[in-house]
Amino acid sequence: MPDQKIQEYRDSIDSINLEILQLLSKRASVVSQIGKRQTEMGQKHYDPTRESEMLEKLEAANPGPFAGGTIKQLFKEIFKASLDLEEKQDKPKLKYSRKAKPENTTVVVSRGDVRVEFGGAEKVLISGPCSIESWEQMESTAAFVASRGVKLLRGGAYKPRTSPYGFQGLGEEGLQYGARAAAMHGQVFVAEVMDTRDVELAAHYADMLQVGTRNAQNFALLKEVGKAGKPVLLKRGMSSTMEEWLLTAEYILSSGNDQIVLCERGIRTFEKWTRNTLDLSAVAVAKLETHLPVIVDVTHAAGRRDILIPLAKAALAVGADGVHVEVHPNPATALSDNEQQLDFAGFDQFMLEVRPMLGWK
Ligand SMILES: [Mn+2]
Repeated sequence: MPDQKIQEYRDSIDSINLEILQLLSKRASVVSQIGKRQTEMGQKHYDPTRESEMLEKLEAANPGPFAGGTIKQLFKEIFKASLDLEEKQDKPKLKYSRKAKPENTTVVVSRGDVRVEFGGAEKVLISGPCSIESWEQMESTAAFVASRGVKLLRGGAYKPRTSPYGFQGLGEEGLQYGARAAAMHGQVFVAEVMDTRDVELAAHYADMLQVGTRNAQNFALLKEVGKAGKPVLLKRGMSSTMEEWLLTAEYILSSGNDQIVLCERGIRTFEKWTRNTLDLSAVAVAKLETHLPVIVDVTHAAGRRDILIPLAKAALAVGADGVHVEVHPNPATALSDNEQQLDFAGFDQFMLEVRPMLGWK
């Protein structure tokens, strides 16, 4: 049998709790107003002088039976919650988030009659050589992959190489070859840009601009690419967290360009048997948390050509909107990435196994 007296006290506590709760809410809504006003005026929310004044007043007015220190502690918690509230309401809704835009964004890469859509029913395959080395190499690769249905041709004209003595790319000449080869074979062309000074030129030749893993947090470049008026293939930095990767997309989104395709390409881990570790959870999370299309670059994730097929299948199974794979007429003589580019026969084998998952008509 519960004690009658205790039960009465408890009822009284319950109603006092509700009074405190109402007062806390009332206080929080005033705090929210203060926070908004401070933000408008460019003032900081945290004001230690004001906080200690309030604590002194409360301690002086404290009727007990709680000790002054206890009252201070309790109110400090309230102050902290208030500061959190002010800071939280300052956070803008991030544009990449599904909370800001629930429906999927479709990214369209086009030139003339050629149109490639990311985020539609058909998955996209991006193929071509790592580096554009000569007209013959670029044209023969474009012709070959086009004959297998590839509509988005890649090729690097500016190569970010680990060593300054590695092949640096053909520059504008390479861009011309890529654009011309794509046009000849009914394709669109994507090229990487590394320097803010090259964005205008690259955008002149390419139908889609790529920001590579080594430039993933080159914020000046992201802003410039955002303003170029072309769709962007945005690779994840090899050491970027999800948040860092998605915030790089935010740079481009906040320049007014929502035509962004996110590309997971493997991250650095302790593992040595693959060049990078393909982070397929990141693909699933990006599909869930953002409205942007997501693709997987299997070539750079693996660093070896003997596992490209299973990685591509896994990428598509996890929900990727496409796959990026490098192809070279003669990988052994390629000026970059010769361990992982497919030759034409290897690409045919790749297509045989992966094509059923692409949903191509
Ligand atoms: Mn490459």
